Amino acid sequence: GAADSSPSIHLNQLGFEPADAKTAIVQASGAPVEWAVVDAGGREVKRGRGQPYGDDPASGAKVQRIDFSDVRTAGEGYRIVVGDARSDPFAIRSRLYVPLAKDALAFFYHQRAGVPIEARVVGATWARPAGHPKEVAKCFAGKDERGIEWPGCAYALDVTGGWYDAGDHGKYVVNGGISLWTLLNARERHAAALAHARREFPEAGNAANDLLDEARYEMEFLLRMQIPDGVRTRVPAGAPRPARAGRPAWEREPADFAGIDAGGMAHQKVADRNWTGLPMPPQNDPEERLVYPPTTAATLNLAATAAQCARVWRGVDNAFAARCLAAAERAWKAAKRNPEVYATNSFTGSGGYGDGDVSDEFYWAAAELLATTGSAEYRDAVTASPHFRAELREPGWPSTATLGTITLALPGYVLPKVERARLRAAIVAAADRFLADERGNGYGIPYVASGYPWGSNSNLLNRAMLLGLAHDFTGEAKYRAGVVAAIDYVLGRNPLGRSYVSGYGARPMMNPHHRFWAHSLDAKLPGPPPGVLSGGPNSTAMSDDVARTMRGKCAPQTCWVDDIHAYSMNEVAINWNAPLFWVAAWLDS
Ligand code: 9MR
Repeated sequence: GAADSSPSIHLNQLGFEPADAKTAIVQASGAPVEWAVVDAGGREVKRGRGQPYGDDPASGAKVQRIDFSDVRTAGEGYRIVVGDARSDPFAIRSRLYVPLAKDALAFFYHQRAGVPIEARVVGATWARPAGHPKEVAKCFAGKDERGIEWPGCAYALDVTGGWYDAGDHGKYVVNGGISLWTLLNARERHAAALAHARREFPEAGNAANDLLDEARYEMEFLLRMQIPDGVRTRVPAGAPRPARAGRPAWEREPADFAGIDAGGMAHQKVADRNWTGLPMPPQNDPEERLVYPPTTAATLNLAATAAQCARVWRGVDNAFAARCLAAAERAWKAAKRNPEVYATNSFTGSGGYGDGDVSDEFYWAAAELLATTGSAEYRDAVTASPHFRAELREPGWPSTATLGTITLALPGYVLPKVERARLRAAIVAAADRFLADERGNGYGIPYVASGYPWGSNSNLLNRAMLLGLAHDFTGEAKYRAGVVAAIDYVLGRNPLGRSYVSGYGARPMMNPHHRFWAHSLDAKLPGPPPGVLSGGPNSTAMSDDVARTMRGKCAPQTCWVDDIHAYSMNEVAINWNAPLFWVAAWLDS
């Protein structure tokens, strides 16, 4: 209750591993506060003084830092005490992140389309019938939101399966790509990732571990999104248009259509013709399902992940690996033939994932194909790309170059040692910049932005991934401390004092924007299962009705509310849970 713990002391509500950095933040102005750490019996185990940060624009508060890293004795029910205020209880425990890694991966099973979600796997609360069990979809044909007529195509594709993207029922190749890559990268980095955390998945008992089973479910879907050979289709033509106020950089007028040889390209998405309301369990979706035009970005997402698939399944299932490699090479050729086919946002039942710069997707796909095949064509494409030498930023769905660099920096692949060392140094340099950002905000997280973007929690966790890799490469403790700072924030060390992960911590997110986990709208439906990440504070694109009322009134880290209607702040998504999984698995490895 409120009297029992004060929301003004903020820390990771799950706790800390014994040897890790331990930080709490207290909102307090003036002189350094006196703090104490007490154990479950109320005994003081450590005391000290806060380190004032001063004004913090990110949180809008005056804060002080509490560092109790040298409290290392395992135990439950510790608290921080400052005057009359007490923090939420927390644990000091080894193997702290195992359940989180396991649940963060289970999210993807929950999001599966095309198969029932089984009670024996997830429990009766979250079981549901299959959504969209047989999805043989025609192409969108007709007028888009702007009244522009799209030609459609002459075939229907069986695109059953894969993961629903988020709280909606769209399945997007662009966002599927980074999400799948992130799961598979966890495995490539550490072959045993999650081998210890088996669930009784439907595929249980096969040779692969659950991570591979789950990843394959999406890979098979992405392969289905590839256009058969010999197909011509019409897509918007013309050079990309420059960004202009009021118009996203990727948006262009598709008035002018050109016929292209689309064989090998991937459709951007399969989705509902019109947005559905909430709640809407997927099996009840009344909307027509359509595939939307192919894009260069989707095609390169397919090329990249299918090339990665060919490596990962080599020796596990060689036939599947060969199928992936053939699809990847076909996609690469198709993208080279059609390098400027961009997505448009102008359809009425799904998100856009439109991206006006696909140079990074070209680099990423070439890097994955190079790592898999060693071929000169891909080596040339990699080394000629400006992304090969550019400063790295945290990856995101429209910004995938870093994924290619990470792959080329892993051991075993084809670059000369000096080149690999240079890429590793670039990753470490990015990690150093993220650590420097900790000084730029009161809560001490390795992320600074004047405005927090849609899905900001994923920006932070994708930075944590790079920090984790920097630790792998250097062994330096400061990088692990940076990963811990990021997970701390997500689990409660933030100015709202909320854990953004369902089921974890004293004040977890409970009402994500989701069409099935809609308990707040229909008591017969469940809330979210444990291990689901909210997108997090969004101070830049506050586009839902809840967020609109908060515009201009919240500091960036506080532009968030636990409301099912707040889709621009509190949705869940596969590309956000993927780095949560990566980071939780990394923390345990
Ligand atoms: O994550 C996406 C974010 O970067 C964009 O700014 C936003 C608006 O275009 O869309 C987000 O992606 C959503 C997608 O379009 C549809 N499914 C839900 C996704 C998460 O909100």
